[in-house]
Amino acid sequence: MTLSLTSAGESHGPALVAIVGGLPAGLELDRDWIDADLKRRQEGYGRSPRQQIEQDRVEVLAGLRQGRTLGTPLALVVRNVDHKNWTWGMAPWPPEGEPTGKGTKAVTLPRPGHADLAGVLKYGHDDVRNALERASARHTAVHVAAGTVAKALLRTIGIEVRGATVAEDVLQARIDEARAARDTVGGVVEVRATGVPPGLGSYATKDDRLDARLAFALMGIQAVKGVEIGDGFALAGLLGSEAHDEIRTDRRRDTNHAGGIEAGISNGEEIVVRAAMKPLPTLMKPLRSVDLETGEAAQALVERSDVAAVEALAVVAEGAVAWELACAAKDKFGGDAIADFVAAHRAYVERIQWR
Ligand code: EPS
Repeated sequence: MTLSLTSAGESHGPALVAIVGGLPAGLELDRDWIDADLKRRQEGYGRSPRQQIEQDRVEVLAGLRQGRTLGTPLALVVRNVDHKNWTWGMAPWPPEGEPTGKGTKAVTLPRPGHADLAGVLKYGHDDVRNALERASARHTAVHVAAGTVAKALLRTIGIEVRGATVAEDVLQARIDEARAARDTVGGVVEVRATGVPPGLGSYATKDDRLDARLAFALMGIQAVKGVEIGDGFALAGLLGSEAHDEIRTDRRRDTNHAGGIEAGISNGEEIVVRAAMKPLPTLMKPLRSVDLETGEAAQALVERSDVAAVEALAVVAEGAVAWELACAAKDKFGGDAIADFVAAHRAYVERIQWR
């Protein structure tokens, strides 16, 4: 069965939820692995005071028994501690009593760069909050939890995935400067996967191409505006003789301009992908906008936000890449039980004599 992932949850609603389907039975999971990644996602210089409110921890409601998957849907929950300040404003049912707490007044000042304007137009909302709550990057928390599960599956066949920021982008001075100017910054992250055998993904259709799937997954993360596989855009300026990774007699390569993927298939080299994050759209020095209630020119919404979240993106992107690799590995090796999945991988790498 193919892996599947569905998530739900608003930024200030009661909780974030993910359902992971198609996992083999018997995969060992440790709550600490998931919580450690949730913590990494909350860290990083330039994050919002919201991160002092939240203490992200995973709860598992189904699909796991005594630390091993049952081969049934795995239900993951991360609660929003901040919801206690929004119980009236974000109540799922019509609330009783007088409005109290946050989120009680409609937001009508859309922020350029966020979901606010396009979201209310598309869905017919008159409160921008109805669009921004789900568009918020808050729900990446539960995707990171699913990413940790994917990493656990990949580890059984020797694949490791790690995301990091591209160094110059987290310079504290740059973030401090932006904060002082009441502005925001973006940045670039890189994810590398080692131990990926040749043969994940396929050239057969566009939906099977591993590079297409990785790009789709990374572009699906809030604030990501660009994705590169291997040397990406720089390859366009090279000659063919410079760009391609020559094949040695042992079938490995001395260079990796392709980022470990050729024709949509992993080629056995390290997978290298990058994602570019735009500067976050909530500015303390607001941009020009329109008041949707009056139609008059106005300044965009100002509310608590991050100055930079690029270190968080590195963890989210790591989870997204791990998820896609796990999907491709599950498609290739199958297995209702984890032992079947591992055995199919072993038989395959023996057949192709990959080491
Ligand atoms: C976000 C706005 C901020 C961020 C949030 C993403 O939330 P708040 O408005 O509650 O301060 O902190 O990210 C998270 C809460 C998180 O855990 O990553 C947005 O508009 O995207």
